[in-house]
Amino acid sequence: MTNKQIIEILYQIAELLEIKGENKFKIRAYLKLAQFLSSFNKELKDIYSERGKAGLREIPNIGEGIAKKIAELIETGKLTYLDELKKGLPKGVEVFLNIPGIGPKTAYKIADKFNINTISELEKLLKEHKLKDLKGFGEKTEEKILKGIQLFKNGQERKLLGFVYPIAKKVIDELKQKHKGIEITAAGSLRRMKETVGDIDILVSSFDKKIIDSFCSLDIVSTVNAKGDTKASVYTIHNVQIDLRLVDEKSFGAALQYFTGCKEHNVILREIASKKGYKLNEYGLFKGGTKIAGENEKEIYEKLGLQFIPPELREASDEIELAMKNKIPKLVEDKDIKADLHIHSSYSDGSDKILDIVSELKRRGYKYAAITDHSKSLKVAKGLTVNDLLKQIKEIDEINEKEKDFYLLKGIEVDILEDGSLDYPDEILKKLDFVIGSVHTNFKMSKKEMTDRIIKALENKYLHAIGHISGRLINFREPYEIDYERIFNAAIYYNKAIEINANPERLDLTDIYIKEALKKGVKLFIGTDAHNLSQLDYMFYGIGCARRGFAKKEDILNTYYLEKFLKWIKK
Ligand code: DGT
Ligand code: CA
Ligand code: CA
Ligand code: ZN
Repeated sequence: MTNKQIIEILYQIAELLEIKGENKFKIRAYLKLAQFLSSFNKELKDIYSERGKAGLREIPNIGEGIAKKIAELIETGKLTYLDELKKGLPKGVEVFLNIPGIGPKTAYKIADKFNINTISELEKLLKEHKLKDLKGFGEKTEEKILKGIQLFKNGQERKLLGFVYPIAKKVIDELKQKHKGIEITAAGSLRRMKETVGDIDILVSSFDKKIIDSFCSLDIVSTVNAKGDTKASVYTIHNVQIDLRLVDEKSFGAALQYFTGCKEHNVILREIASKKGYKLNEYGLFKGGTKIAGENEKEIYEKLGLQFIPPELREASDEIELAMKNKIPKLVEDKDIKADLHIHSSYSDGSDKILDIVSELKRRGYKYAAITDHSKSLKVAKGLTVNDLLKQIKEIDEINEKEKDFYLLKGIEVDILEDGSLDYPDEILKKLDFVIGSVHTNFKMSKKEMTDRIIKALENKYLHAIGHISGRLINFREPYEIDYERIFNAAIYYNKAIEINANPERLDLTDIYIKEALKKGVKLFIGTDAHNLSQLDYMFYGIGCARRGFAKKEDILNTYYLEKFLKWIKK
């Protein structure tokens, strides 16, 4: 039983208690613990096996009653209390709770009143406006739930890159461990670093059938859908499909090119080949009967008269045109990044102390970073009071006095309030090195109002950048509407940056708007928005997103050396 599973159960209990109309404090206790655990970096089962229930009791938010329940979960994998709560509830409740926008009470009302338990039944009722009979159920609610159903369906079909990437890596690492000396690589949308992935495609440069056997018997595999001599397709325990293909070593480059896609990119390449009198397929590039390229992917582009196109750009936008003119820019790379400029500490809702964050950042080779906790109004995320912030500033000053090769910037992720003002007065913001403004509340505004709100924030002299600009959570919350062009123009005018938030649920700015922003010359930075040390890994997805948006090293502020960056923020 991992913390993640326990957290899910805690949320479930809170939902069920809400349906039962239990008292708010009881519900809050479960929610508070779930929230706390989501950024707690020790596994409860380890604490329990070392020190038993007494160990659990020392953790904040865990009282005697909850400690008992967690012990039962760890020991048996089950919870009698949860089973009892579920007793007598209509089956549909749990199904409908999966849909964004449906809370426990609504889920219960729908399942109870209409006696349905599938999403398609619910969709039908919504379309026939039958749910209007429920109290407080207007057209707006109908619309919201239909949108929620769409988001849920997308999530079933397309998983977040940040969720599937580690799965692909694990599979590839394990296969490489067993079968040495061959190439095993991910292709498809994963290699293109697309924000969501339908399935994982893996290519192997060998016809050894034992690799298929190893693949199908990996621990991570739950079902084998198809198993042949040169390919196999499985589902993992996380319900992710993986297609594995064995290809001839001599055709590996051609196969990698073909299976990386996207499909439309491939179609255009084939047309270019045929105009030259060649033929291109997954086995190679052929002139007459002779293969002129195939072993290596770069060679295929070369022989077609094209500059090499990095996988992230292969989306059939204008990358092939640019490659013909040798105008594909040199994209930003992992090694260019010198800082992470969006990090939460335990001062707000992050799980780690600033000192621990600093040593991890140094371990990762960063030269500088910014601590950017939440501001005072954002109470759900333990936003800092002015006093806390002053304390944090002092702590950071002391750290900087001791550090030689690393510099910590005093930052904040300050809320952009409804009227576009910032959540601290100027004389406080003035004390900080790096101020990111973000919208976290009052999402329901017209496009014009939201745009004005953000532009008003950009006018503030002490603000440096806007965080996760659209507010979207992929497969969970739609972005609010904004006028990107007006915001980009304002960012240029006031000389402010815009964040590429690297959290895999956000990836915001999205790739297409990165491209737009860069065309206008807007400066960007990549921030992980990490709430614990392992989330510092998100930088990788942010870089992928930046590359998909054609970003070069110079476009991204956190590739700057510290001196240059300090000059930029003081400008
Ligand atoms: P996904 O899995 O939906 O996120 O997207 P992809 O791009 O990974 O698509 P997938 O898994 O269906 O196929 C992997 C690649 O194989 C795809 O990007 C291009 C290539 N491919 C698949 N089917 C075709 C096809 O019918 N024609 C061409 N030209 N290429 C194809
Ligand atoms: Ca795929
Ligand atoms: Ca596939
Ligand atoms: Zn935020």
